[in-house]
Amino acid sequence: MSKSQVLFERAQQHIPGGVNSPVRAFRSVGGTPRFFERASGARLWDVDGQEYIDYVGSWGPMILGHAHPQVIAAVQHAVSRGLSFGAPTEAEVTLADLLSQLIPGLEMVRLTSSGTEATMSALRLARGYTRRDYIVKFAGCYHGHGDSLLVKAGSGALTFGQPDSAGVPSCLAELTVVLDYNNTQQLAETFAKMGSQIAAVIIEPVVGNMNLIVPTPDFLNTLRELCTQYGSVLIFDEVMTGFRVALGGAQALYGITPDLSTFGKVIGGGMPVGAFGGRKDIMRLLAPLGPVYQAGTLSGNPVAVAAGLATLQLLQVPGFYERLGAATRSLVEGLSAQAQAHGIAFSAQSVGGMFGMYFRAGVPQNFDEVMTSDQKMFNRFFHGMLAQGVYFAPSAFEAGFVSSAHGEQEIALTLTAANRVFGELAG
Ligand code: KE4
Repeated sequence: MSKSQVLFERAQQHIPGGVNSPVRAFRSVGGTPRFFERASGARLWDVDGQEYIDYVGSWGPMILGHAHPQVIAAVQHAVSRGLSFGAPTEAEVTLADLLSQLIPGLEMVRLTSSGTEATMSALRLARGYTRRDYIVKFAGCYHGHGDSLLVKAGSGALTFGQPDSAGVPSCLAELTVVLDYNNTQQLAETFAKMGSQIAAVIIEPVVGNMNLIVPTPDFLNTLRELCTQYGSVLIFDEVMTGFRVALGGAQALYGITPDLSTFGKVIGGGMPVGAFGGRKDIMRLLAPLGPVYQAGTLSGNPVAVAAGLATLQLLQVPGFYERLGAATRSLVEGLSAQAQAHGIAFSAQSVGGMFGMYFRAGVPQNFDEVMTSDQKMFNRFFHGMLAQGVYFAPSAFEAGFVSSAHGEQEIALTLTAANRVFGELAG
């Protein structure tokens, strides 16, 4: 047995499923999750000493690659001065100032310790601001595990949501309307029917949780117009896209300013940092200023903030996103060319430093189309690449991530491995 197998068996004694987050358990792809013991740059090493080129990047945060020397130094400096005070520090003020500078719509911002806290807090704030109860989300979008967001579409004409997890009360799920991503007509019809009751719409402006899905040009613009027309709060969930698809996030890429935005992942540089913020007139309702309560023992933690600040400083280097985008494009173009050469039904696309690959001809535009991908082929591809020392997300329905540490050598090694695996799949 490998050390990962031994550890996985041991882990399942006291940790549900042996993991602290479900997607890590390899349930979607089968097999034993790899237990890692160290990482550097674009590479990971598991407990059996196997080296991998990493395209998960801790699900997005490691945009500079692992263990970047300047981030490590910033964390070491912060750690030497104490781990947590539960009181204000200058560093979190500097981070708030920097986020507001880099994201123009972010007039005010509150730090949390995860993306889930950020999205659930933004929804509570939007409900408090509008005094309305209904929210809208889109099938296939994931916004963390807040109760109001673990909701699936109602059946048939029933637009009110149903729980998508045990433990979510139906009476709460019914307040979440679930629509189809990129369905502009359905969105307009829903607002015409109940727009004055909608507190907020929360959306991944580029989706990374049903694999990668990009918005059609009119979809986000129509959404912005309808939220403005009906006084609903537009929330861009940029936990994944923030500082990943562009320095100013998807809102900069598409030129649309939401009313509130949520962040996570990259802004912590691998440490636990989330954030939500936006219009000052909305944020002013937050405690201790206003009646909407929100809090967190480790919110703005000085060590986590130090990692985030060091990361955000390095992202502002001229040409950073041009290089990151070029490396990601070269990966997806190479994969597509090789799959085609082997006659495999495959497509891929990228936005900035995130990418999607689909075992279907043509990139999907919504949840239903994503579901037509050949999941069995993906699982065979995933394990074939893992055996070749390339670590993709262990699910056909997740996006992948490239870092600035992925150079020509890493991309070339990945494409050489992929050529071999596509050959096996075609064989
Ligand atoms: P966290 O609570 O995991 O920090 O953030 C939740 C969240 C919110 N919004 C978006 C758009 C997200 O992608 C996420 C979390 N993303 C997943 C990856 N699909 C995290 C991985 C995991 O759940 O272990």
